[in-house]
Amino acid sequence: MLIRRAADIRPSEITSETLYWNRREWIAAAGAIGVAAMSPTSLSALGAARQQGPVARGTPYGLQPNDKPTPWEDVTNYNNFYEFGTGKDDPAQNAQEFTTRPWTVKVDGFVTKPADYQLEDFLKPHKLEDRIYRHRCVEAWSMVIPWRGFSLSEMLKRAEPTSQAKFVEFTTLLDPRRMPGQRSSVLDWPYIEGLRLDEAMHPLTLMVNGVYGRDLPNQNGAPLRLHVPWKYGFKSIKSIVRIRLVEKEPVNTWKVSQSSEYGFYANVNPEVDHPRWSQATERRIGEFLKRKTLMFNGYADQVASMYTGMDLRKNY
Ligand SMILES: Nc1nc2c(c(=O)[nH]1)N[C@H]1C(S)=C(S)[C@@H](COP(=O)(O)O)O[C@H]1N2
Ligand SMILES: [Mo]
Repeated sequence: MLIRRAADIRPSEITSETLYWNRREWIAAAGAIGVAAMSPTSLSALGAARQQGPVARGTPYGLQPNDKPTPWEDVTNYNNFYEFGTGKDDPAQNAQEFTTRPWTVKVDGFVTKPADYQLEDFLKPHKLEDRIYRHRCVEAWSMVIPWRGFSLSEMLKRAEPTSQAKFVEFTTLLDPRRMPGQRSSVLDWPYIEGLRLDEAMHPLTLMVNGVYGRDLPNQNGAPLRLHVPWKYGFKSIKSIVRIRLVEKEPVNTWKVSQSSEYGFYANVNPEVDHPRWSQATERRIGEFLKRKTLMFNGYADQVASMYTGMDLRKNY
């Protein structure tokens, strides 16, 4: 593999696959019903029938030829969000009453422009994009998800990290009255995650406020969550209320809970097994046969250079 420094890769290269998905959808749809009959309406009707929900749209990032968006039904009913229960279908059930307005986001720590934002003001400067990303859970299942959001780097640049800022720490809302799972001690609340500053600044790191072109459903982390596509899903923290620039590596929740099983880096790595199961393969939700897990979840060309010189067995 040709490894280049992240700084040498222009964002335009990362989006060079633009329209790939649309074109492939078009070809598949045309094959099914005949090009003569094609109209935008028949195309979206076809998609809707197949997916039982909104049609995926967006720029594909790092997708493989056999990747297609995971149906809306699965994306919104098979969730990990322990604040609303530990079962996969608990969040869809238990998060319905969760209110996400008003919502404030604190940006603080080593920045020259700390602020407490109302959600709307936090989002306002940013142009939202639809991006289709692969998503790999540490539990060896995966999905392909059309998120809506913007690069976290854009937001961080506005806050102006100082030279002391080396990591970014993210915190989920703590409110056991509104998040029933927090009444149990299954995890240390609030849920905390962290990234090294270069990881946080990487153009693929997405601040997410929507999925399938709609505002995030509560079970997917409304109103604001992260998605870091080359890392196991637990790094992609939901319902964020605080973004803090810090000097030391943040103490992330899953590492606190089981440090022998979940590290700080959590890069998708088929060569490093979880102590209780292999990470070499994964089950794509909605499929029967297992797939091979790809290094950095298929984003190695874009992100591997951030880890050169690191022992990825130690830094798991
Ligand atoms: N606050 C919070 N964020 C969280 C979790 C959680 O339990 N609480 N689960 C994580 C895990 S393990 C995964 S796989 C993803 C799941 O995101 P999804 O349900 O939108 O697919 O969210 C991550 N973010
Ligand atoms: Mo996960």
